[in-house]
Amino acid sequence: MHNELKITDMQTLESNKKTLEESTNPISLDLPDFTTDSYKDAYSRINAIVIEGEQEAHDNYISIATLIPNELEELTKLARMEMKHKKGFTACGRNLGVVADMEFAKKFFSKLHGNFQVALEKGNLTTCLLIQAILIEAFAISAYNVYIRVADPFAKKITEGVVKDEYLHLNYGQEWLKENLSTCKEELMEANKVNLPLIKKMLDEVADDASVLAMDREELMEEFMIAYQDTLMEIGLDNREIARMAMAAIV
Ligand code: PL3
Ligand code: FE2
Ligand code: FE2
Repeated sequence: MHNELKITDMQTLESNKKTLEESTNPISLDLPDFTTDSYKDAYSRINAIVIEGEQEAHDNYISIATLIPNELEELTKLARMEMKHKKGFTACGRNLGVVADMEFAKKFFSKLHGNFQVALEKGNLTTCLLIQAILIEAFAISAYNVYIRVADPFAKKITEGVVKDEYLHLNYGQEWLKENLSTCKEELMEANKVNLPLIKKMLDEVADDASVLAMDREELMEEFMIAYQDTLMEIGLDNREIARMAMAAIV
């Protein structure tokens, strides 16, 4: 009788200890070591991609405003958020003692950047919105949602704030395309055919570095597809049209 009581007490003590550990740091076992050279090396490229992506997003919203002058105020607001994101992610790199490889990041975006510039020159607003407000934002949302699960505490907090804004940006493009669907559907499909494969390539290119940060490629693709398909549905495309558009990623 006496012995039994003792065992029970010890078990209670053990389970209390575990609960305390878990509530203090619920996922500490799954997080990568942020101080290793291999983590920092991968982070120097990923961090640069994100910083460059935020800068280009800023520039793109300012450019889009030249095509819809009556939306200048709203688009300037979105652009300002992108600069705040850029600052936040710059701080994340600094916090880990990493120097971002900006040259790599510029190359990473160059094709998509080029396509955006051509569309802008031609005044192809639908293409500009698809590239920035749908494809790039959905890419950012997928990356940030996955990153939040494995980020260091400092970066996690910043990324949580950023990803909320990115949903607003995705929503901005979604609402414009929804209102203008009858006149922009054809251009939307065509622009998607050209640019979705670029996003897929970019995801493939970043996958190895992302995995060093404990970010899983399949998970990234899954998150992207959720944001992308949800948006196309909200815009008013039917299942067949969405499937056709998504298929552009695998050919
Ligand atoms: C739009 O507001 C910003 C566009 C940024 C594009 C980011 C793509 C990121 C791909 C890399 C995945 C790693 C994320 C880690 C965050 C530090
Ligand atoms: Fe952003
Ligand atoms: Fe954004």
